[in-house]
Amino acid sequence: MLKPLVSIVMGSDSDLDIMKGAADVLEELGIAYEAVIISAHRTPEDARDYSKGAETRGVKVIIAGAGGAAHLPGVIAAYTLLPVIGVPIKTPTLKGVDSLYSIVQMPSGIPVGTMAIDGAKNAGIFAAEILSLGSSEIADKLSQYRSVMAGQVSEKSKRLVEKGFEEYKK
Ligand code: RP5
Repeated sequence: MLKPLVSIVMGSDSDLDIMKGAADVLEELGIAYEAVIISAHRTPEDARDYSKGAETRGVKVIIAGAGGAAHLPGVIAAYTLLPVIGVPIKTPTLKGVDSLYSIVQMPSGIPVGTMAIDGAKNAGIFAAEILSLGSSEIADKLSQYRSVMAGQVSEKSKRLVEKGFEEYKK
C-alpha cells in the first residue's frame, strides 16, 4: 500500500459524510490518504500526538474538518509545520457559521487555509494542488480534472441553448 500523502482528520463520525468528499476526490486523482477521527476537545492528547507525528510519517498536507466550536484544525496547525486545510462542518444550530468563524479566525503566525462550509471536496483538490508543486504526475491529473469539468459545463450550456429552460429541466 502507498504511504499516505494526505491526512484527513475529522472531529467526529458525524463529519464522515461531508469529509468523504475529500477522500473521493483524492481517490479520483490517485493520491494516497489516511482518515482518522480525532477531537480537539474529547481526545486532546491524540490531537497533539497525531499532529506532531504526521510529518515524520510522510504526510505532506493535513485536511481537518470540524463543526461547532471547531478548534481541531487550529490545534493541529499549532503542533505541525505541515499545511493545514480546515473544513467548517455545517451545524444544525448555527448552520456552520460557528464552525467557519472558529476555523478562519486564526491568530497571526499559525495559519489554517479555510474552505467553504462543508467544502471538503475543495479541500481535497487544494491538497492535490499543494502536492502538484512537487509532482508533475499530480499536476497532469489536476489539469485533466479541470478539462473534464470544463467539458461538462460546455455540454450543459449547449443543452440549455438547444432545449431552452423548460425542456432542460426534464
Ligand atoms: C465537533 O463537534 C465535530 O467535528 C462535529 O462536527 C461536532 C459534533 O460532534 P458529535 O457530537 O456529533 O460527535 O467536534
